[in-house]
Amino acid sequence: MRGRGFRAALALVLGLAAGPAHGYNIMENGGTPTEGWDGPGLGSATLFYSIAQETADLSNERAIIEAALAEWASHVQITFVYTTTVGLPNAIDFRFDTSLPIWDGPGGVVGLAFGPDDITVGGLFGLQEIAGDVFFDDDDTWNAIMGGPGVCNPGTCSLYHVALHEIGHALGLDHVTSGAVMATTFNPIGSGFGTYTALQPDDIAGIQSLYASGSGVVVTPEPGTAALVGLGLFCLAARRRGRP
Ligand SMILES: [Ca+2]
Ligand SMILES: [Ca+2]
Ligand SMILES: [Ca+2]
Ligand SMILES: [Zn+2]
Repeated sequence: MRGRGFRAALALVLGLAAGPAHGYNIMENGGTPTEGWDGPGLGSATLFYSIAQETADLSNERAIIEAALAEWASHVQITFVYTTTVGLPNAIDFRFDTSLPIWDGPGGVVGLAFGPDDITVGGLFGLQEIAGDVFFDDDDTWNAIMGGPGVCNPGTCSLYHVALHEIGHALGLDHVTSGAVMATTFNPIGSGFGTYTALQPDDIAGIQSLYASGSGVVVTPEPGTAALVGLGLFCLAARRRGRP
């Protein structure tokens, strides 16, 4: 089973030809590797995320995706902030989709992700906001398996394991052959990315080559908090309007 995007697959071929000494590969566009959402060097980043299109297969897809985001945030200083607004800059919009031409029915390709905004310029649909976005093939059936190896066959596919892999692309990592969350394929169990519920040493080395090491966080504001923040902004705006 594959869970990959065409951009990532192209970069994988280039990366292997260059014979990297490390056990990770950085996504690139036209030979220029991404610097990550933080730009050059090892900085922190804040990214929004939304569930732009849900799946009928699950009721807790957001919680599963948040668990996968939290795993990445446990190794680098990236703050993920939930939003219901789709298409913001600096955002990962997750979509369960049946419209992309690369989808192939049950099995086969199950996911696709676009890299950070410095290498995804005028991407799919000509929208810069596509940078970082993650698509899941909703012709596949998704399950909520989170512990131990996942499964991915024409009957059902583990969202957590695929999300963990695709988020790695969204943050700037490309494929490796095996032994990591960024392995090329879901199977076989034992070396494909479906084996792992947590980042492996090559994944951690890769993400810490793009961003500051440490811990980030997944911020999921309660509806009440969001309403108060909105009210505060409204009051501020009203006061400003009232001033000469
Ligand atoms: Ca498929
Ligand atoms: Ca985006
Ligand atoms: Ca960076
Ligand atoms: Zn992939």
